Amino acid sequence: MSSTKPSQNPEKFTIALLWKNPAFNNKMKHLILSNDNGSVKTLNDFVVLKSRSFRIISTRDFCDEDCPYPDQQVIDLLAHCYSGLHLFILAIDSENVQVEKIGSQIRKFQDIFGQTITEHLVVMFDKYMSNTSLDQLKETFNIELGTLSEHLVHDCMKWCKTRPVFQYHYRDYSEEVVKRRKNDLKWTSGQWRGRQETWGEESREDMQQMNHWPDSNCGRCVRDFQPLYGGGPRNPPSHGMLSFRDADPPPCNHERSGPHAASSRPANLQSTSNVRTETEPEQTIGESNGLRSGDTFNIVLLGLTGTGKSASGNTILTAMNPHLKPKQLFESRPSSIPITTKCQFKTIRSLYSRRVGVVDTPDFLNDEINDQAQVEECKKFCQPGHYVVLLVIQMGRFTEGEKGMLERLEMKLDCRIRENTIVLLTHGENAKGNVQSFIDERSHLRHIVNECGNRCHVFKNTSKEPKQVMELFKKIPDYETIFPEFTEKQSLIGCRVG
Ligand SMILES: Nc1nc2c(ncn2[C@@H]2O[C@H](COP(=O)(O)OP(=O)(O)OP(=O)(O)O)[C@@H](O)[C@H]2O)c(=O)[nH]1
Ligand SMILES: [Mg+2]
Repeated sequence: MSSTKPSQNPEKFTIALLWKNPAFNNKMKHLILSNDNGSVKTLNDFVVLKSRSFRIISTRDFCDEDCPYPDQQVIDLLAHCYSGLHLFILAIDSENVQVEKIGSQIRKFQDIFGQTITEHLVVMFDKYMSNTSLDQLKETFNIELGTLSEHLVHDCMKWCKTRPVFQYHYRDYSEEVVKRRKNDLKWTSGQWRGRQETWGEESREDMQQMNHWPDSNCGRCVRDFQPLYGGGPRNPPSHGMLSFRDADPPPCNHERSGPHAASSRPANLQSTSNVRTETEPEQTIGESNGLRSGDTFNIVLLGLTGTGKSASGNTILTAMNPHLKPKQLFESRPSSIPITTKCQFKTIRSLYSRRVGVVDTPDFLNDEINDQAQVEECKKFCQPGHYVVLLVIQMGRFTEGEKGMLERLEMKLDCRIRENTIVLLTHGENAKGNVQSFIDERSHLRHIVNECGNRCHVFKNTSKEPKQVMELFKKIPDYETIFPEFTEKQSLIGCRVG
């Protein structure tokens, strides 16, 4: 955003949408896109929705006390809106209409963006609200109040057309930092351009379903695409406001890096449509050949003791080859002491034209079995663009130990993994009702899932149903590049060795 330049794209209005409840965001997307076709792209904690008339930058409200890195969120928002911003919409769902709270939120916005922000602010409710306190609020701040309705596109158009581009005066966040972040995001989104969703009939149906969270697998996470911070012009910012990023562990980057790492594939990949899946005999780390050659895509299981890391590894291996003998699987059993104390690696030789490895690990956060050598071994399997982490958490047993687990694991590994992580909830057969509400009700779990780009999956390790594994594969960031022969119609059953 510039304090002098007008919008570079005046025919498209830019709107920043801030929400507490993701359902509001979904409704808004649905209403805008069903009336004004477009596309949706997810980038870190932001959803960028482009329709014929609007560019909507949607993110959770950073005034929310649960927002872990508000400064980073603000800078990212400014960066996303750098070409000019017309309107801020603060989404308030009907359960959270507390006028005082809304008032203090508006004051916080004024602190962050300056007093004049209110001229560009619409407080929007999910249903029609009218009471004297709201009228007072409107008067005090001279803001617009709105309601989500089928006239949303028309209303937004009216609000945008009657306002000049918002002038942000760089005070708390320098323009340099915002520009650098913009370039960073531009690079990242360029990398993922191919993954942008186009909004057709099918997507619209998906969105309707998304509002109801129909399946146990936070199903639409597959639509969230996160960058692998594997290299490229990431430009760690030097500005103090970005101290979190400055302090971030570096991305795992042992041998490969650079902007093409995520999609790089060796020329010697088998290109056979007759995909073979096979599990080699057990190999402990260090013995496996070809490991560091970069052609293996690794699924790395991390998590606390007893949560089901090994069992989940076995579910994946068995889905590929149901004939495996117990000794070809990871040891998994109920126990009061840790069972897995060393990293173990098993390969599925070729899956959708890609050699795949499953890496089981000990609980790296357990001080009793703390072995840095094992951590170092694990890191060798985390080459940018060649791995996904499954962060295993047992449903119904989210303990104190899991608080801050993602950050602690990143510290331990000395590398940033969240962009490559899917949260894997085990014991899915115990899931009563809606998994999304299970997550939403637990702020620490919600934080982890959010930080992992909302990628989340549920396993029932008691089930041999391979569909749960196929659905998991579809949530791997950039899975279509990693598994070029993976198609919707293909099932793992069809890929098994006969
Ligand atoms: N019912 C049910 N049991 C599960 C599930 N996942 C794991 N378990 C059981 O939980 C117990 C512990 O699972 P493991 O896979 O050994 O756990 P781990 O995380 O590898 O534990 P360590 O190796 O000690 O770190 C085993 O008895 C598993 O069979 C699940 O989805 N449902
Ligand atoms: Mg284990």
